[in-house]
Amino acid sequence: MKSRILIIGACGQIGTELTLALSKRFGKDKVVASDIREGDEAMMQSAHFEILDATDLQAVEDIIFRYKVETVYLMAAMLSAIAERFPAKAWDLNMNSLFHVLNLAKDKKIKKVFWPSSIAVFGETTPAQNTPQTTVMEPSTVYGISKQTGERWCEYYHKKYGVDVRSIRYPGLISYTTEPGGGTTDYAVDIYHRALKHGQYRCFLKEGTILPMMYMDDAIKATIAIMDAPSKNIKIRSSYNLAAVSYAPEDVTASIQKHIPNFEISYEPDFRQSIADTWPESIDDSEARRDWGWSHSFGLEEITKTMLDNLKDRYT
Ligand code: AKB
Repeated sequence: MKSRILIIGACGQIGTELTLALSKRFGKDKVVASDIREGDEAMMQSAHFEILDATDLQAVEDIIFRYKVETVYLMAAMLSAIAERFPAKAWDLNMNSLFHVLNLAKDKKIKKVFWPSSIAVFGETTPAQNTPQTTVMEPSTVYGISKQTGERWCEYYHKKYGVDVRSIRYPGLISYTTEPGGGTTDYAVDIYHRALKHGQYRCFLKEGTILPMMYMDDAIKATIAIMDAPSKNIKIRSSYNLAAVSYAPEDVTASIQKHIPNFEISYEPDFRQSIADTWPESIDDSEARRDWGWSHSFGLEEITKTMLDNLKDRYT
C-alpha cells in the first residue's frame, strides 16, 4: 500500500518528537525518518532511517519512490540566530528544500505536505500584542524572510496547482528530548538545563522580553491535528497562527524558583535581542481554533514541572 510518511529533518527539535509520535500512531513500517546526520538509537528503533540532504532533489525523489511515500513533513531548516551567520546557506536550505517538495506534490509524486513556518514571519511594524492572522509582515531576519517567502509559495502552489500543503507558524518550542539549535527562543530551553546543572543562568535576552512559547507536546498535537483535518477545513494555505503561552525570562525564572529556590538569573543580551525585539509578544490564533479545533494544554507552570522532572536525572 502506497501510504508511507517521510520526515525530512527528523533529528531536529520538532522532527525527533514528531517521528516518535507518527511511528506510535501509524506503526514503524509506515514512517521514514531522514536527516543529514545519523539518528539516535530511539529514532532507529521507531522508523526506517535514511541519510538525506533536503536540498538534493534527486535524493529526496529517490526515497519517495523507494518507500512509496505519500505524505512529507519538511522539518529541515536553519533557525533565526544561526541563519544570520550563514544567510546564503540558510536561504538555500530553507527555500530550495521547500521548492523540491512543493514541485514533487505538483507533479503528483506525493499527496500531502506539511511545512513549518514561524512567528519570525512578523517584524517591527507588526502589532506585537495579539498579532492577527493577517497583518503587516515585514520580517527583518534571513530566517523570517525565508519563512514569509515560503508561506507565499505554499499558498501559490495550493491555489495554482491544487497542492495540499498545510502549515503552522510555530512559536518558541520547549522540550527536553532534543535541544533546539540556533534559535532566538533557545534560552527558554537552556534555562532548565542550567538551573539543574549550575543553579544559575546567564540569559542572552534581557528582562522584559516577552515571546510566544509552546510545550512540544502541544506543538506535535497541532501538527498532527492540522494534517488530520479534512482539506475543506483548511482555509488558510499560507500558514496558521498558533499560540499557547507568552512569557519573559523573569517569568520562567520565577516558575523555576518554585522548585529550585536558589536559582538565579543574570542578563547579558547579545545579537539575539535585536531579533526578539522584532517578534510579537502574543499571537491571535482564533482561526486555527475555529478551522481545525486547535487548543493547547500546557501553561508555563506545567512546562516547568515537566522539564525539571524529566531533566533532573541527567544532572544528579
Ligand atoms: C527560533 O527562535 O528561531 C525558532 C522560531 C521561533 O522559529 N524557535
